[in-house]
Amino acid sequence: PSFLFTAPLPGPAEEMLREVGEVEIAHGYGPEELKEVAASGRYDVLITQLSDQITADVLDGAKIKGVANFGVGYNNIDVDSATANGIFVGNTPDVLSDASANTAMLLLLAAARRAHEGERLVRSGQFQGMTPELLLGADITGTRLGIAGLGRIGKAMARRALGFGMEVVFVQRPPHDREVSDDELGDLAGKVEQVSWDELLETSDHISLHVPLTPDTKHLIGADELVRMKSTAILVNTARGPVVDEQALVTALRNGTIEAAGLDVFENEPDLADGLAELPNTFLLPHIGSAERSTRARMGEMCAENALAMARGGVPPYPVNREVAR
Ligand code: 8YV
Repeated sequence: PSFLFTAPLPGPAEEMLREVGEVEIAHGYGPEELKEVAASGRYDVLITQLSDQITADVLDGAKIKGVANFGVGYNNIDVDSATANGIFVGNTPDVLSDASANTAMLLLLAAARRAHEGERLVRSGQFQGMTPELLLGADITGTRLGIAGLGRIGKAMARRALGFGMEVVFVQRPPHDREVSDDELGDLAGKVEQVSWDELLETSDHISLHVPLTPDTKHLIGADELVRMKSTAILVNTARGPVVDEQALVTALRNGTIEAAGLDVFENEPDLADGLAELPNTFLLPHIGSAERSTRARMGEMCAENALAMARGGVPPYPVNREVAR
C-alpha cells in the first residue's frame, strides 16, 4: 500500500506506515496538486489535515480508497462526495477532547484576567509594582458559563468549568436543540442545565463554543448575537473560526458590546480580521487546541490505523462515513 502525508505528523504514524508500505510526505499542496495526486492512482490513502481542502473536485475521479484526516473536525472534506465516490473518510475523535478543553479553559482564564495586557506590561519593563487596581479582570468562579455544543469537547469543558466553581448551562446543538436525556449527560446529569439558545446568549456570563462547522453553525455568533450577550461577557472559540463573524466580533470588542474574547481559531486562518490583532481585550492562539504532545502523537497513530485499514480495503476504525462499506 502507498500513503501520502500532506504534512509531517507528530508521533509514530509515519513509522507505522513505512513498516507496511510506501510513504511520501508532501508540503503545502494546493487544490490542484491534491486533485492531481488523488487522481494519479499512486496512493491508496491521503493523510490530510485541516488546511487541505478535499473538495468534490478533488474526490470526483480520485483513485484512492480513503482519506485519513488528522483531527476530529472534518469540515475541510466534502464527505458526501467521498461517500458518493466510495471513498472512506476517517478522523481522530475522543483523544483530543481533554487537550481541546484545556485550551478553552486557558483562553477563558487568559481573556478574563487580561493575561495579554499583563504580559506586555511586564516584558516591556513598564511594570512598576503591584497596586490594588492594577489590571482588574472578569470574575470566573461563581459565574455562569454557557456552552454552545455539548459534544465530547463541550462536556470536557463543562467538567473543567464545574471544577472552577462555575454554573454550567448548555445548548447541545445550537441554534436548534432537542432535549438531552440524563443518560446522554452521564456524569454531568444534574450538574449542567439545558437552556434555549436565547437564554444561553442572554444569561451566560461567558460563552464557550464547541460546535462543528456546518451550514447551520456558520456565523452562529454574529452582530445580533453579540448584542444580546452581556456587556461583561467573554467569548471563547476553540471550535472553528467561521462559527463567529469575526469582523462583527472586532466591532463588538471595540465598542464594549462584550468585554473580551479568547480565540484559538479564525475565520480565514491564518489571516485575521482587520483590527483583531490590535485589540487589547483578546487573547489569541494559533490553532493549537489539541497540541499536547501525547494527544498529537495518539492522533497521528489513529490516522495511521485508519489509513492502514482503508488501504487494505476495510472500514477504518474511526470512520466518518461507515456507509461506504455498503
Ligand atoms: C487539529 C482540530 O489539530 O481536531 C480538530 O478538529 O482542530 C485540531 O485538533 C487540526 O484540525 C489540524 O488538522
